[in-house]
Amino acid sequence: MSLLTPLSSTIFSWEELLETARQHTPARRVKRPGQAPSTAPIPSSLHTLPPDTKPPVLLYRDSNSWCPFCERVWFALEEKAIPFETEFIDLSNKPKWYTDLVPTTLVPAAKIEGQLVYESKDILLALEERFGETLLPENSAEKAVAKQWIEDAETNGFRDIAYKFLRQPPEDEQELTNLQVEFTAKLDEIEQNLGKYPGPYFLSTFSLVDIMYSPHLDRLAANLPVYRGYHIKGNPRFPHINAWFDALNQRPAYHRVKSDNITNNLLLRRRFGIQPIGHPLPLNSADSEAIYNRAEAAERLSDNREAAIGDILKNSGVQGLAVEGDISTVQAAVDFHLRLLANYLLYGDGRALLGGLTGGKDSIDTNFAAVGAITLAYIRNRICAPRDMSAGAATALRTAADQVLAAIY
Ligand SMILES: N[C@@H](CCC(=O)N[C@@H](CS)C(=O)NCC(=O)O)C(=O)O
Repeated sequence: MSLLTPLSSTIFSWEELLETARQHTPARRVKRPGQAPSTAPIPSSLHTLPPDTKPPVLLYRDSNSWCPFCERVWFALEEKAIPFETEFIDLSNKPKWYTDLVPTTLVPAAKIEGQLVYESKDILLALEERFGETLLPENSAEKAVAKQWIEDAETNGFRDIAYKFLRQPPEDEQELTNLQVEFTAKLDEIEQNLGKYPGPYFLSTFSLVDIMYSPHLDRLAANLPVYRGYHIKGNPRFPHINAWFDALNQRPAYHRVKSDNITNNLLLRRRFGIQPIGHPLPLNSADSEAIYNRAEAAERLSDNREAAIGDILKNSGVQGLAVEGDISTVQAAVDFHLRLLANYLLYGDGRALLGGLTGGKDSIDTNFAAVGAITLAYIRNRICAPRDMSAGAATALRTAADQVLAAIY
């Protein structure tokens, strides 16, 4: 089922929307009023801790949840069901206590039962040592290969070549071609390694080797088609890599920690100024239609509406539409369109709602519609997965925003 039925021509209150959304998704976050990020995920195993017990792991990670190295550690913590707490570090303004604490000053770092560990690979290995080797093969020969491949993932130059290729200005066509050839050779090595053991993973079971590669390969698979016209997913040269992505996609922990394609693509342009040469990848329709994703997006929007509205008023440019400095009408229109979006996510009937509430397209209040258009376009690109919601929910929200936006004028 993709939508709740029956289709409704009522627009529900925020409280009603929140209640309905929560009936259809177990996803919850904690609110962090006035802080960045404004919400934080709740580790799936936190409920297993006895009351008033501190989690055994404290993870220091980036406040935007973009860092692929932090994703490795989060992925392992979720796979191993280790309860943990998170301290977010603003990488653009790292606190002195953090740079004093961690010699590299980088994220991630972790305190494992009070002991500081840094460097993602070392944190992963320390978690295995302390919490059971569930992400290493039992067979000792295979374990030795695992250890070697974990080291290789750091030293084989794959990441360096990949990001050189991604950042190479396209004007120098010869250099771009060379880098593409070099990068393809690195992917060929990964493809071959994935074929060495039975099953879709690097080794015969899911392991730290998969975790070492997944955040980077995931980002590259999203970025390269748009920024370099180079496809990993769907490329017949890499059948094992594609089967590996499919297998990762079956893992609930991966869905909690991964980003969505749009987050990955916008990040490259905004943070690194790299210009896309192709169109954005299409939004995944299966993710957009799944009711649990739509419900999670509606839940996030309803529960965190104050922060969302505050952000839109401050940063989207919508204030320019205030008549004689009266922001209250603009605020009400922002609120309304976000509520419409949440309603649409749950009930799928944005068009009818808009028509009904504005008296049809002929009598549209253009100022109200303009605020709505800005609100929806802004929130569509502003949300960031997994910082604000899961990748699946973010995809559902972006699709819904496009659809409601298409009905405005
Ligand atoms: N080798 C490190 C790399 C960590 C890393 O590069 N972290 C970046 C974020 S993705 C960082 O902390 N950047 C902040 C800075 O460079 O000051 C690891 O595996 O943990």
